[in-house]
Amino acid sequence: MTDSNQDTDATQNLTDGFHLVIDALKLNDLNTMYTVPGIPITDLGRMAQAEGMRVISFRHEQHAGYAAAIAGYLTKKPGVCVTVSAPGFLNGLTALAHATTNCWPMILISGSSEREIVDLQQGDYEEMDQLAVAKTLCKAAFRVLNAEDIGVGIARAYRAAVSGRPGGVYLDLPAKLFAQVMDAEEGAKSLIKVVDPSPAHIPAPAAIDRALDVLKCAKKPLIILGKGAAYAQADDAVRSFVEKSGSPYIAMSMAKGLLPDDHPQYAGAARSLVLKEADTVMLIGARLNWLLGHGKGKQWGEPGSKKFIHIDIDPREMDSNQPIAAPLVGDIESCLGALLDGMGDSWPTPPAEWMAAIREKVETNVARMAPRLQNNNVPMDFHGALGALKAIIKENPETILVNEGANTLDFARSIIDMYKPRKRLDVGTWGVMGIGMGSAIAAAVETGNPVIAVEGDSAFGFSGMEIETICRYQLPVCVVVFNNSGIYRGTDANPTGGADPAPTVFTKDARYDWMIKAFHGVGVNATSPDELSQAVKEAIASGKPTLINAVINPEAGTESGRIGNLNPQSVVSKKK
Ligand code: ADP
Ligand code: TZD
Ligand code: MG
Repeated sequence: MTDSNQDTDATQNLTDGFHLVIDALKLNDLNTMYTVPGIPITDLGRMAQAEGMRVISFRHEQHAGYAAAIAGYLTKKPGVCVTVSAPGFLNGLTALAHATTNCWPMILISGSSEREIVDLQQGDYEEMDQLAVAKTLCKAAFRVLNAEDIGVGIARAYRAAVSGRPGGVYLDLPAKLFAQVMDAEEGAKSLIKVVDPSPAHIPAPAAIDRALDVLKCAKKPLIILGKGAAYAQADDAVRSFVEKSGSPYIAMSMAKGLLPDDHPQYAGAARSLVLKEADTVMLIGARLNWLLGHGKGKQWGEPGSKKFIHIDIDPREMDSNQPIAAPLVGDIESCLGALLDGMGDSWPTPPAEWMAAIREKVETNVARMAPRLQNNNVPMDFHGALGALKAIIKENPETILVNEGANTLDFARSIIDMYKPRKRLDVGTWGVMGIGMGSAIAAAVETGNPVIAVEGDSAFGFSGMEIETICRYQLPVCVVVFNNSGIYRGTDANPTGGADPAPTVFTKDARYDWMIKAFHGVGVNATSPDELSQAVKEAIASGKPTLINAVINPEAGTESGRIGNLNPQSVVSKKK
């Protein structure tokens, strides 16, 4: 290794840190970079594009990061986000923590200032000890100081991101590294193509037998599919296992569509009944976290009335919230394959009474909902607007649905059926607002499929500027803003009677569709379900970047959507 300012033999073939980073990524089929340019990584983006990488340049690092996180979820390879130092790094860090929380592989690469200045706190440009900050918020963090270690750095980051329980990895690359020069041949030899980055985790035979024993004794079994099962891309094994077991199942939000939501065993519309009544619950790539009420409380029926079987790649997940009678540690494909083998040809179907009770509940609930979804009210309510979108997803099952908001999220999740795996992308484990445009961009870039982003007006605001990115790259994304003029509702008033609006209320009669016109996209104002339906159909047919301002009745929503119970209550006053 030599410094760039040292004399070098003009006949020698040289490479440098910039090219080694790009070559190491490409060698490992990491061909897309989500980024915001600036010192010291501006040339990295330029050179990456010149070397044939897809470089998607955002308006804010958080959305580049959310794009990388969802790219990791969709592809089982780490999504790569590249940022500048301190503030750019911090903007990307939210997404890295989000990826880690959701168990998705991602690598955040940030340029950093010079170590000798940062460590003496002498006030460098964008000074920050980024490695120390990142460490507590991701699965692993590395720094590379020498060009000949870039190959190792990328290989370690890749393996750490995808092996075992996937997560986010931080890679710190100080500015000086990019300009370091070394012999090109030596450089090429220093790179590592990782072999089998995410090795199979084969479950123990005794654990398989135990799980089958528990399942066989179930009178009222229930399977819960989580987004870990969707991530695993073991779609055939999941389907075969669910069908062979004959058990009813429900799907967590992002696992919807792993089997089609109109599958006869799907109990989504009888969720309350199955959670309460089941005697045996099998979790497949789903955690018993807040999204499942920690496996306890009224919705789970009598305390201690259930036995749990839990498939997860992380042994530490077992017993995290409830005692697990049959822990099954391994990757989903290996576990389900072994279970299927062990079930033989004559696995007993669950008692007919259990299945009939669920079927009846599903049919009653679906029939009760149907007329509400047909309404053509003006202004629209959530049911009328989502009824229109439900029909469009049914006709276009390859479409990827991005979804965030409160009411806009909760209603869409239960109303819109999904038919294919990994087609629903949403706020994930944290319930974070702001994933919308980053997720939509990555979904379009990684799959080429049409994308519909159904966004609360507040949720959209977190990443709204990225519609320029969508227009610039001409992505087939249709954003539908559910404009109810506020957070949850648009009707709150300032209790003092003062001029400031209430904190949950936004500009009345706002026209989000005008925003996209500034970037030559298609903007439509839709006041009825019919208008909404027509505009979305046109967007899908044309593939043109589109933003539809869907005018929703400001009175239609409820506080915090379906999770209002999580709000702390003041004992002093709660003004209605
Ligand atoms: P949901 O929010 O849909 O309930 P979670 O994110 O809570 O899903 O759970 C996903 C789980 O899946 C995590 O505990 C993670 O360790 C696990 N997981 C991820 N990939 C695999 C895999 N290939 N095999 C087994 N478990 C996996
Ligand atoms: N900030 C972040 C990063 N994540 C959050 N979840 C919130 C704030 C709090 N929050 C919610 O949990 S939902 C929501 C916020 C601000 C917006 C709800 O309003 P909306 O949806 O317009 O998106 P509806 O349809 O009006 O309910
Ligand atoms: Mg709203």
